[in-house]
Amino acid sequence: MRTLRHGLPLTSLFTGAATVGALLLAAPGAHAADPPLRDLAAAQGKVVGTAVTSSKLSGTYADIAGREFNSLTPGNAMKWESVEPSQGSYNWSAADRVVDFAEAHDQQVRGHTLVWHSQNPSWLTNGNWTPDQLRTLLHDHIDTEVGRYKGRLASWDVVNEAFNEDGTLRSDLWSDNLGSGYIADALTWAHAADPGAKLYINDYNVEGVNAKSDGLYDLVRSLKQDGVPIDGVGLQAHLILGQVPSTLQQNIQRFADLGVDVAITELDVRMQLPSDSGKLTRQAADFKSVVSACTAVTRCVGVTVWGFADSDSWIPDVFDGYGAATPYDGDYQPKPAYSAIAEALGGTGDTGGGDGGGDGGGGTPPEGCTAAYSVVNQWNTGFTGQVTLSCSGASLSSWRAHWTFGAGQHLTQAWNAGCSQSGAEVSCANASYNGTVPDGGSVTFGFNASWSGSNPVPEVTLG
Ligand code: 9MR
Repeated sequence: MRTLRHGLPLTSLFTGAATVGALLLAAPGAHAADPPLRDLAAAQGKVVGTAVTSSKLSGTYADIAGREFNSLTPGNAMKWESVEPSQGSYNWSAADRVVDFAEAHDQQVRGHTLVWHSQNPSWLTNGNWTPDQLRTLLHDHIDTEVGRYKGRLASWDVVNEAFNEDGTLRSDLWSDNLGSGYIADALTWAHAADPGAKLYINDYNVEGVNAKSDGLYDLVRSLKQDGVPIDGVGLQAHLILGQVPSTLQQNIQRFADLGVDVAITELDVRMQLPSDSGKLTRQAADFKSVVSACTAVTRCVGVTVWGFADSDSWIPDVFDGYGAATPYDGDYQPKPAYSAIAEALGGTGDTGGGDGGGDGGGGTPPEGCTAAYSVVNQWNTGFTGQVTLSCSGASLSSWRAHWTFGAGQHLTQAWNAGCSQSGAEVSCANASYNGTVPDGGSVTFGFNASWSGSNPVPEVTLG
């Protein structure tokens, strides 16, 4: 039998524990042991991001986007056809929504993308421009868009997909009319418009060492030599199940050694449908090896997934018969790939949803041990809270904390404790590894919950 240090048997103090909150949390993304991915990533000094669809930023989609990621990339909202559908007429609403959401959730934004061969408005691609006119249009575009978000974006994918598979420069609107110098010009103009943003060149099929990444490498080296403001290289990483390039980490490292940052910018791992547990396990291993390759290299700043849920992925629209490429399924349930990302970021990979932890009882709080509740981060629909148990002149070998959510708040996730909510009553018990609160020591656990209207701080009782 476990006892409190001051000698009383646990059962005499903690009675009736099982009557409160019998329902274990099984909310989407409930994880008893690991904190959200963004906290794991932050502890490693890395970013974990997702592409988002601006129009979907509400409800469960928004909850997960805000809770799990510390960086957002607008999937489409900042592309030229989105922001300037007809010449001189701008529409920033979708892009603004992503940036506002990110700021409300203490997230970075990766701007995507300024110069690309695709998703340009037809007035631009169909225009019969002289090179000088086109240059002016591009300069104005960069100046306007980067300038609009000056100081608010962490980084920009300035130039996207400039290379052919053989490492030569792609023939497109830009290179055909402006020559290869458009890349240096675009970076220089973007830097002038927001000197604080990290400027990237971004491409696909450049994850391993190959002819295409060699071409990109040579370009980045010469841009650096010429003093062009380039800060980073984006490896998109649209991968196929079981085909993570074996040279991924080596490739990240060689770019880092040029003196630029590297980001995995659009990670997904597609598989032939239907998915099954074997494929999902394989996919988890693939996600883990990509994230691990990034965490292994200091200048790899982080990993962004191209949509966090299978229902928000471009894959099924483009690759017939393929899908299931992201870490959450179409019902916003975490897949094995989610746990794999958590593990690669230093977590246990325990997604909870079952036994949430210890079995401390209810009853009288032990003298000398107290609980302090605080809201550490709050956004329009949710918040992150934490409870710190501290003991002085006493100690605990297991614990349970209770409170009442008085304003309709609802727990969605907890870490470092097993929590449950029944009605307004919340009950959290220690995890297997943090039942002990020593004399003079403390233990903290955290949780996410929804709120609306008001979010008063409840009183927490121990025992
Ligand atoms: O995710 C984007 C999808 O919604 C668009 O239909 C598609 C159009 O090309 O672009 C997708 O994002 C692309 C990204 O901007 C650049 N790299 C490849 C991505 C997948 O196509």
